[in-house]
Amino acid sequence: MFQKMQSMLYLTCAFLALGCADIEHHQQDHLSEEHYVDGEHNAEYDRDAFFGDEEEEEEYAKLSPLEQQERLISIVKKIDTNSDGFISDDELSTWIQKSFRHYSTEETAHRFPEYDTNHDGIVSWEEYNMHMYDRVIRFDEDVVLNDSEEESFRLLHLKDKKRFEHADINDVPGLNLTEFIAFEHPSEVDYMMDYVKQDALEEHDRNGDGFISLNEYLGDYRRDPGAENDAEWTIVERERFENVYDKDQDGKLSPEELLNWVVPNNLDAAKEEAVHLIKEMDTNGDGKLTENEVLSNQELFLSSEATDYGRQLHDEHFYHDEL
Ligand SMILES: *[C@@H]1O[C@H](CO)[C@@H](O)[C@H](O)[C@H]1NC(C)=O
Ligand SMILES: *[C@@H]1O[C@H](CO)[C@@H](O)[C@H](O)[C@H]1NC(C)=O
Ligand SMILES: [Ca+2]
Ligand SMILES: [Ca+2]
Repeated sequence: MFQKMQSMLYLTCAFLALGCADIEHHQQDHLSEEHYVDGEHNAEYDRDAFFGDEEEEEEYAKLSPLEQQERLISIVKKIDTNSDGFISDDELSTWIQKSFRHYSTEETAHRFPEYDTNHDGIVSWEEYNMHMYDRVIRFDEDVVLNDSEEESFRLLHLKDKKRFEHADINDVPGLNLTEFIAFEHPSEVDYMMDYVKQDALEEHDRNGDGFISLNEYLGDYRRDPGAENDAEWTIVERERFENVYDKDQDGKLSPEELLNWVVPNNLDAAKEEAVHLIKEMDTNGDGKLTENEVLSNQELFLSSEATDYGRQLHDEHFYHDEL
C-alpha cells in the first residue's frame, strides 16, 4: 500500500518533475533506512542536499509521450550491456550503481571549486578547513576536552582528518578531484573500503573483537530513546541481522558483512532493487526484462532507482545514444 502510494506520487513527480524533493527524501529514507547509522554516513548520501539546493528550482521541460518512450528505449539499450535484447539482474544492478555514482561524482565536481579557493586543482587540508569552518582547526589527537560539545567536535574533526588522509593516495599533498570524490563519498570508491570498514568497526564494535554482534548491532538502534521498548522493532532488526547481513550465519558481522549495513548503495543494495524490479515487471516470467516489458511497466520503472526516479530521462548522460 505504502509502496503503491509512493509509486503514484513518483509518477506525478516524474511527469510534473518539480517540487519532488520531499517525496524523494521520504523514498530514500524508506529504501535506505537501515543504512543510516548515527548520522555518520549521511554525508555520503547527500544527494538530497544537492538536489534540494540546486535542482528543486529547476523545472524540467515536460516530455511528450513519444519523447519519453524514445529516451526510455535508449536507456534500456544502454542497460543491456551485452546487447542480447534482455535486461538481466546483473545488468540492472550495475546500472543502478552507476547511476548512484554518477550523481555523487557530478555533485562533488560541482562543489569542488568552492573548496579549491586558489584554483590549483587541489583541495588542501587548509582550504577544506577554511571552507567548512572559516579557520584552520588543529586538535591534539591525545588531549580529551572537558566540554562535551567541544569534545564531540574534536572527535568529528579528527575523523574528517583521517578520511582526508586516506583519500589522499598520490604524492601531492591535498586532494585532487578524484581524491576529493573519494573523501566525500568513501562508500562509493573502492580504494576507500578499508577505511569504511575500519571506521564502522570503530563506531560499533564495542568489545573490540573485530566483529559486530547482534547486541552491538541492536545497541546502536537502542540509543534511539523512542525505540527502547519496541519489541516488534527488535524482532524486525534481529531478523534483518540474521537473514540479510549475516551471510555466513555465524551470528556476527565480519567487516565484509558490515559493509552491507553501513554502506548505502553498494552493489548488494543495488542488486536487491534490481531483483525486486525485475520480479515486478517480468510479465512472461523468464527472469529478465525485454524492452516491451519495460515499456508496459513504465510507471514503475520511472518511479524506481533504475531511472533515478525518472530523472535519467532528463540527463543526456543516461539517455543519449553514443554515436
Ligand atoms: C579538564 O578538567 C580538569 C579537572 O577539572 C583539569 O585539570 C584539566 O586541565 C581540564 N582540561 C582541559 C583541556 O581544559
Ligand atoms: C588524482 O590523482 C590520482 C592518483 O595519482 C590519479 O589517478 C587521478 O587521475 C588524479 N585525478 C585528477 C582529476 O587529476
Ligand atoms: Ca587548492
Ligand atoms: Ca564485537
